Amino acid sequence: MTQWFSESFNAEFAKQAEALGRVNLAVFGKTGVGKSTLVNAIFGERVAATGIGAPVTIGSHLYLDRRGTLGVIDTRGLEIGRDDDELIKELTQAVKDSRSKPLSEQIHVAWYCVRGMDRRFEDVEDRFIRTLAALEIPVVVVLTQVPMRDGQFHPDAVELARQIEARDLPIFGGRPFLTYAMRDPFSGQPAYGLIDVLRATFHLAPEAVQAALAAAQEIDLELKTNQSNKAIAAAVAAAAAAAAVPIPFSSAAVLVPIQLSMMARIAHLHGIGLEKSALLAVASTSIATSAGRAAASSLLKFIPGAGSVVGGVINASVASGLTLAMGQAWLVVCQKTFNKTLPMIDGKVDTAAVRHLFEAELARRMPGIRKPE
Ligand SMILES: Nc1nc2c(ncn2[C@@H]2O[C@H](COP(=O)(O)OP(=O)(O)O)[C@@H](O)[C@H]2O)c(=O)[nH]1
Ligand SMILES: [Mg+2]
Repeated sequence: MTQWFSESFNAEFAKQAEALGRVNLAVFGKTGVGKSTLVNAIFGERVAATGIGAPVTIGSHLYLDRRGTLGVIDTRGLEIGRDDDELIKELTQAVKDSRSKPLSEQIHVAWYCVRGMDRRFEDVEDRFIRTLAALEIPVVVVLTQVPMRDGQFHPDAVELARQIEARDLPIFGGRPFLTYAMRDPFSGQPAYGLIDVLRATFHLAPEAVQAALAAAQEIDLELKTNQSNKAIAAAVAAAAAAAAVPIPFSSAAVLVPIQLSMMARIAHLHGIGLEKSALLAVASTSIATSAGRAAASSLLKFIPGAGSVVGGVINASVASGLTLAMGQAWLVVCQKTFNKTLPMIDGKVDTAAVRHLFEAELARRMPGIRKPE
């Protein structure tokens, strides 16, 4: 890989990690209801490369566990129904302290979890949820471990949901979400309901951290695609602006940072780490086969036939058209990486096949570009 490329890509990758920030989710509910199982089912157990380490204490019993674009706040050693006053006091203090901090340090959404088969929802839980709402933390109530058969929820959980709904709590949708987070190998009960909880959370999260949430979760490709399309649209607009005064194809270097940051952001959104992203970017744009500083002038040079399509001059419409096609082709590469459907050889990415895929996707969108053999 040429030096300039790895340096530029590293820099854009770090910038995009910073730009995505972090969504912070607080997870409450009694011990053993299935909070950790739910978090892991939606976000995976993958610990991202950034910000790992021991959880940070944000109150003597409140912990922030950072996993890249996700922060999970949870309580240890305090139990709802036993230490409510202490818990409410600590939480209130933590929220007040966070008000003077940047958005990425605040609690954005809370899940309150109740085991669906517990048959009771206590007044202390009611009070705790109202406290969260009073602190302006939006709340999603989740009933966990709810068995389902032939499209019917277990009647006990339905009854519990009805009781909770009757309390008129300040919660998303006014009612709990019924879920089963992890397939039970004995009964064969499959997981369900997770995407609905995720989408509610996405809806409640401040817009500035929605991309972080889309990146952190591992169950909804559509959320990643939507955010990727936003990144592509932004890059397309930036490319058009950069080429408002037409530039010669040979000096299209101004487009490089725009396209690299677009590619880095889409990679982050799909949870692809730096090393793999760089490998895929090199394979896709054929940079590996060329050498020297000339590469810095344009990524497009490495795409066979691109020069002839643009006729030597890049104007706004060519710049935006090429950036759009590159973004969409790269999105396909990232989606396949996420889905684990990328061509592999002996457990390693088949870089020749990746290049072929990228070029074919590009050619579909820019018919003038030479199709790969
Ligand atoms: N099969 C299955 N087991 C679950 C589910 N949710 C929780 N459990 C089990 O219930 C136990 C407690 O879950 P955990 O997530 O640790 O609860 P927490 O204390 O609320 O974090 C664990 O043994 C989990 O494996 C689920 O959706 N399906
Ligand atoms: Mg736990």
